[in-house]
Amino acid sequence: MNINHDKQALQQNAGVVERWEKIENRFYFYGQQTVLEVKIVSDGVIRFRFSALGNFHRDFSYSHAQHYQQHIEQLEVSEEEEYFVIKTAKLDCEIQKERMLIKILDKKGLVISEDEKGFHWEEHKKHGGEIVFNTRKGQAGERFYGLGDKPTDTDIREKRFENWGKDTYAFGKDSDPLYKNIPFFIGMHHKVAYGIFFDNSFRTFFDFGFERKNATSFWAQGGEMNYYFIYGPELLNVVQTYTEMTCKPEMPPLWALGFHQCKWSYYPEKQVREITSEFRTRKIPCDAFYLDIDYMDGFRCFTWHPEHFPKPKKMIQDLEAQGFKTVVIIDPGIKIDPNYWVYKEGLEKGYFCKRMDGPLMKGAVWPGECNFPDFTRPEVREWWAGLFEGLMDTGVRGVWNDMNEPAVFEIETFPNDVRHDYDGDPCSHRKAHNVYGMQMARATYEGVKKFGENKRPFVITRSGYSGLQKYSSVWTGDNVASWEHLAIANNQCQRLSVSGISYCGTDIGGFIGSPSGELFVRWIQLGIFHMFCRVHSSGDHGDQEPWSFGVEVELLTKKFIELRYKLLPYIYTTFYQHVQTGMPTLRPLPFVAQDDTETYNRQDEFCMGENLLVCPILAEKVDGRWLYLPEGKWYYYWDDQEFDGKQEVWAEAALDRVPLFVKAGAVIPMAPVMQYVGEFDPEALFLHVYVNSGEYSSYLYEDKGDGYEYTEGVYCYKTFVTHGDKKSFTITQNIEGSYNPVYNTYEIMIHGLNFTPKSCEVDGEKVHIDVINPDKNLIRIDVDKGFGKIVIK
Ligand code: MIG
Repeated sequence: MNINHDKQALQQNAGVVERWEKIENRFYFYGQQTVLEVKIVSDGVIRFRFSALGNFHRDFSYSHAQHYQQHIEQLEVSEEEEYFVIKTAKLDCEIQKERMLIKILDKKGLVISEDEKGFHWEEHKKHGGEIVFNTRKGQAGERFYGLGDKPTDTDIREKRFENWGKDTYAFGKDSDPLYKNIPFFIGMHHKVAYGIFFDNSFRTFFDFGFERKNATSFWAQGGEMNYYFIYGPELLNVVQTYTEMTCKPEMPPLWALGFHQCKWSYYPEKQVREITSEFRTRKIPCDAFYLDIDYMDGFRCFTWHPEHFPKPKKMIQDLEAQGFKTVVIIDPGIKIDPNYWVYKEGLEKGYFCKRMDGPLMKGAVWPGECNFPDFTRPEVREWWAGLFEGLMDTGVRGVWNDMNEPAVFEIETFPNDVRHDYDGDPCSHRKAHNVYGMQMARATYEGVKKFGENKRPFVITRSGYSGLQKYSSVWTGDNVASWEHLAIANNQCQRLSVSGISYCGTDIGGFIGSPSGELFVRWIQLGIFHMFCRVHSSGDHGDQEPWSFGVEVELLTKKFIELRYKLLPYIYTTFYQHVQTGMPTLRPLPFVAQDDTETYNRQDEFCMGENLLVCPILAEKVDGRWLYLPEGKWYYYWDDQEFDGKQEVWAEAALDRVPLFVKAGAVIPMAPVMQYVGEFDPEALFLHVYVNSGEYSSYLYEDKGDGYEYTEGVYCYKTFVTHGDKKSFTITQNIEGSYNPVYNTYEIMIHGLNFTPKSCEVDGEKVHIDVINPDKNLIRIDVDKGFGKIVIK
């Protein structure tokens, strides 16, 4: 249901400020009955809460943003004739006396964001409470990004969206809503970026000049007008701050960044053993293997099908011995069956959701009629976490949460009257719907962690709310094997990344339908650059193992999965930087070249981490494509051809290549190909160095790849600084941390030297130079991993 927010007659405004007060870093502006709280969270983050009736709700959110508070450098307030102004070191925030309209300016006087109608509301006649609105002026040339998994263009201006998580089988371009609920967007105009996080879990709406060209509005069907204004000025700063506010994830286990193979469903055990051993025979790397709903006994969570999987522990052990981690699906619906222990426990303890008048919430999903745990209740989450003991004991290494929008056959989701605890502040499903999936993933994460014997948990979820990234990775749900969906996949993962959710991926090849071999290869070529890299399909449309499309496709798929494994040290480092700083792992082009307006309309190209630029091939039967490179010098990964940025370039990319560019100056750490993470101890790590003039820093993070010793200093973070001029090239290394990697040597490949090297000294000692390709000036040197400085002349 869309609410026409222009029904002026019903709407009420904030009114005139009658008095105000300051309590520490919070300011309160009182109207006749209304109150506005302005809280300075940091020099660049301001929180606004508005209440029509003068009383605020409990200050609670599953996002955890309410706990975010940074040091404030400067805080001044003054009263002018028509407005109050609060000044921080970065922003001026004006609050107009007449109607509490907000205007936020940077220190140069640029209006970053400004209310039009500002805070207003309408009584919710049907459910009580208010529908709360905020309407702002659209700024000249303003563009918008963010909002989670929306399957649409990168820039979302002139569109309207809704957050109300939904099971959207075979969604298409512009379908809305989808599975996830991320009420956070980023705006940019005059090269200055800001974000708005509307931390409200009711059904929310966002309108970016769709209804009225010059107005940006957001509203919710209940709860409080409660939003955070986040200043950039850089797009990436906004993402970092939002991610920090809603919490950064932990490091995943390294294996979970490897390749995953899935299908609905692999069973029985014999098939699981066959497929996994095919991977090993054909030497296609793979770290994780998934069991979809058919592993269970009658789709009862936490059980095993007695005939299909008679000895799960033994099977998982054998898979483990071949380097496969087993990940199993767990849905929220608990089968109503008096002989099923989970059902009995849940029922006895009163842990299932109830309808308004008392009966249990009943709905049909895969197991038939089910009840559903109330994951918004702390005891229920604890109970749920405890249920994982058996699965973890059986050797399961990761858990996949599906159907947690929540999805219910026929009626789509829970009726609105279903009751939830909401951590001690009971409410209806209207308020809990958008957080239900995230609280399930949270309880699952707790369980996997609790019984994981000090290993890092791996969880993947379909639904979630802002901040879900602290518990889980995500996939984008039931997509389709089509070229259009390949483009959607690219957009969705970039969008999720800039919405705080870097650990994301799509069903490679498409869930519904069968891809052609060509589409499958092109999708793999994109998927290997997503943090979560999994092939999944609904088995009824044919097979989707890498070898299902003939030898040519198999070999190409293998080649690109191998590239993923070679790049793991770089990918792991990129993930580490995300965990440390909230920096997204995928960066849409405008985010890496905000000063260059040419990038604003490009949406296929993106950077993965600091030094790789990818632009997938999204069309059939082509052997290359045009793309835009941002400023600087770039190397084409496949042949070292050098390109100057700030222009369109043509990338040769027949089916055996994906357009992939490396930033000049970068050091790209690469591992030898392994069939799975930890297959053997490598003797060397490869460093691919791309020459540039001037200085450039690159990084490498390493640790044991699992466990928590890295939190006690057992990691290393290496900084490589390259420096090039006309006649010499140097690389220095600085190592922080106490981890000692198993390899001893770096095999350093230097690409693009602009002079013929005569000598190489490593920490003062002469070292042999191997000329690999004299035409391209590609040379190799082998050095000790502890080197300090390399000088090539
Ligand atoms: O109603 O578990 O998105 O990945 O394979 C379908 C079966 C339920 C939907 C998920 C999909 C999964 C499938 N599930």
